[in-house]
Amino acid sequence: MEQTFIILKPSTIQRGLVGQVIDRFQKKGLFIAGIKMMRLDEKILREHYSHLVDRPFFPDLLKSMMATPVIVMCLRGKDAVEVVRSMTGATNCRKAASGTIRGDFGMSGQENIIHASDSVDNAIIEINRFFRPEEIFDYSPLTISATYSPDEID
Ligand code: IDP
Ligand code: MG
Repeated sequence: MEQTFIILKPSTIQRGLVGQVIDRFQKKGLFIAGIKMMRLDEKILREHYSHLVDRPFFPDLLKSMMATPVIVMCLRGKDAVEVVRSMTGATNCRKAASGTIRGDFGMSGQENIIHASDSVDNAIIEINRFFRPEEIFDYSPLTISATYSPDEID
């Protein structure tokens, strides 16, 4: 099944929202394939946010992403990348729709609760960037047959 990559950002750790954000993914039916706490450094952030290094807010973004350790996750599910992006909402929390994670939990464009991979290709790159292969677990939860119809499980 498809996998996607999530970062619970430092503001989420600081504000005590970790449990509530993870709860949403679990209630939706996504399975946790990998999860750990880590500190991000400038090197990994320059790779991860390479599309933004020339933007004026990049130094602030770096500082913000290194303010505390983060929690990184690999979530597994059918169409996981698209499902999680739609649960995440628009980049700016003030513009994100109510019902989305950013729309419900944030007020900022930068301090916007989570990162979520934006394509299947990027999800693969990001999972490999932040996890070692042995940190991603292949298992079949008992709830899988209640979560999907047989033809949806590959
Ligand atoms: P995304 O997280 O919705 O995919 P990206 O454009 O990839 O959005 O930006 C990555 C992160 O950079 C955002 O989640 C946000 O934290 C930060 N960011 C993006 N645009 C701005 C901005 O205009 N001001 C401040 N921070 C920004
Ligand atoms: Mg992005």
